[in-house]
Amino acid sequence: MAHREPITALLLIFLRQSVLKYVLSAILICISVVTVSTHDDVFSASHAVNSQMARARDIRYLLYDVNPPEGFNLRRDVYIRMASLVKTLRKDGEDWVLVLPPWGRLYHWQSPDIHQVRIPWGEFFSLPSLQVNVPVVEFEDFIAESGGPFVDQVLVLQNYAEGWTDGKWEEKVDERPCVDKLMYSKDQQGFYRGWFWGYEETRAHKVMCMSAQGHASIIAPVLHSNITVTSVMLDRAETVLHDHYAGKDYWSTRRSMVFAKHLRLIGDDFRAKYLNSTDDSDHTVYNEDWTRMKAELGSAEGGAYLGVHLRRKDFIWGHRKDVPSLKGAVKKIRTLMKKHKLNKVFVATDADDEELEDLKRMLPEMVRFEPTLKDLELLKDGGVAIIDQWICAHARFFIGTSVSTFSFRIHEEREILGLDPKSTYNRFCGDQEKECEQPTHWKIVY
Ligand SMILES: Nc1nc2c(ncn2[C@@H]2O[C@H](COP(=O)(O)OP(=O)(O)OP(=O)(O)O)[C@@H](O)[C@H]2O)c(=O)[nH]1
Ligand SMILES: *[C@@H]1O[C@H](CO)[C@@H](O)[C@H](O)[C@H]1NC(C)=O
Ligand SMILES: *[C@@H]1O[C@H](CO)[C@@H](O)[C@H](O)[C@H]1NC(C)=O
Repeated sequence: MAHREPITALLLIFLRQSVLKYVLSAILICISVVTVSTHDDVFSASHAVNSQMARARDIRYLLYDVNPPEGFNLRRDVYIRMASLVKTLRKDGEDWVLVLPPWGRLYHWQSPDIHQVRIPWGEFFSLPSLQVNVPVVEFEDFIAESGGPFVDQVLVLQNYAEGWTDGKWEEKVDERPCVDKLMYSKDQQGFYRGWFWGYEETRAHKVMCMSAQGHASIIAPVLHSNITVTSVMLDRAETVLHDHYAGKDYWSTRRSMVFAKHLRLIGDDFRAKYLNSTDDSDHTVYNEDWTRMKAELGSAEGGAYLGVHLRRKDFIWGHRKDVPSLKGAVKKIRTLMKKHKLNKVFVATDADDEELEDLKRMLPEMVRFEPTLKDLELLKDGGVAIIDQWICAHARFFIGTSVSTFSFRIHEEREILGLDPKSTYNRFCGDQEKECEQPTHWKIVY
C-alpha cells in the first residue's frame, strides 16, 4: 500500500494543478469575452441589471404580530385583517408582500417537552392556497430575500390614550408617545431588540408607537406616504378592525386559509376509521382549489356523528354564566344524539386531566383524537387543534362553546363545506342561563 501513496498524491497534485489551470484559463477567456461584449452591449446589459434590481427593491414587506396572550384562533382572524390591508396597499399600486408571523410561544400550547417556537405557517396551512389570495412569504424566506434579519421599522399600534374624544367614534391614526411600556429596547449597536418569534438575531432599525382607531386599511396611507422603508412590522395588529367583516374580501381570505394537507388527511383517516365518515358518503367532497369550493348550503350531509367543541380551562375558571358544567354539557349531548338519531359523538376539548376523567365516566362512548407523544411532536398543539376542528367540521350536527374563537372557526369551515346552517350555529348554554342566544349565521359572500 505504502508505495502507492506517493503516486496518488502526485496524481492529485497534478490533477489539481491542471484543474486550476483549466479554471484559470476559463476565467481568462470569460473576462476577455465580457470585455469584448461590454464594448458593444454596455448600455442594454447594465440597463437590464438595473431594472432587475429596481424591481427587487420595489417589493415592500408587511410583517405583523399580535398581543402575546391571544390564542391561535384569534390570530387566524388577525391574518384576515392584515391580508385585507395588503390588498388595499397593492390596489394603490405598490408591490407589498405579507410576511407570515411564525407560530409559537402561545399561552395555550403547553404540551410539555415539545419544541413549539419558530413554526412556519406551512405546517398548519396550505401556502399555495394562501398565495392565490394575497402574496405571502414565510418569515425565513423574508430574511433570505430581504438580505438579513432586519426589520426596517416597527410600528406598535395602540389605542388613543384619551379614548374616544367627545364619546364620538371616528377613524384616525397618529404617531403618538407609547402608552404602554415599550417591549423593544436598544442594543449597543443602536438596534432595537424584542420578540421576533424566537429569532434572536432579528432586530429593528426603528420603533415607534402609533395610535390607531378604525379598520385595518386606515394604516394604508401611512405606509404609502409617511414611511418609505422596505419592511414595516405592525405590532399589536389586533388593534385595527376588519375592513369589512364577513364581506366578500373577508371570505376570500378565510376560504384561502386551507388547512395543510397532511392534517386534513389525518383527520379524514380518523373519520373513516372511528366515525364511519367519508367525503363521498357524507357529500363533503373538498376541492383542493378553494376558489372552486362553492358548496351550496345544505348540500353536505356530514358524517353520522355529533361533533362537540367543549372549551374548558380559562372559560370555566371565571365561572362564566354562558358555559355549562360537565354534567350540563353531557345532558345536552345526549339530548342532541337522540334528537338527531346519532349514535356516535366526537368531542374536541381542552379539558384538564381531572375533567377529562369525569367526562369519560359520564360519556364513555365519546370518541376523541388522542395523539401519542410522538404524533404530538410532529403535529404540535396547533396541528392537533386543526385536526379536532376538521373532524368537528364534518359532523352531521355540531355544538360549540359560547364566544370561543375555536368554535367560530369550526362554523366557518362548515359553512365552506356546505352544511345546513341549522346543524352548525349551536352552542351550549350555561346551566343557569336564561336567555341563551345562539351564534350568528354568517353567510359566505362569493
Ligand atoms: N386540540 C384542541 N385544542 C383546544 C380545544 N379547545 C381549545 N383548545 C386550545 O386552546 C386554545 C384556545 O384558544 P383560541 O384558539 O384563541 O380559542 P378561544 O376558545 O376563543 O380562546 P380565547 O382566545 O382564550 O378566548 C386553542 O388554540 C387550542 O390550543 C380543543 O377542542 N381541541
Ligand atoms: C403622515 O403625513 C401627513 C402629511 O405630511 C401628516 O399630515 C400626517 O400626520 C402623517 N401621519 C402620521 C401617522 O405620521
Ligand atoms: C357506514 O356508513 C355506510 C354508508 O354511509 C352505511 O351503509 C353503513 O351501514 C355504516 N356502517 C356502520 C357500521 O355504521
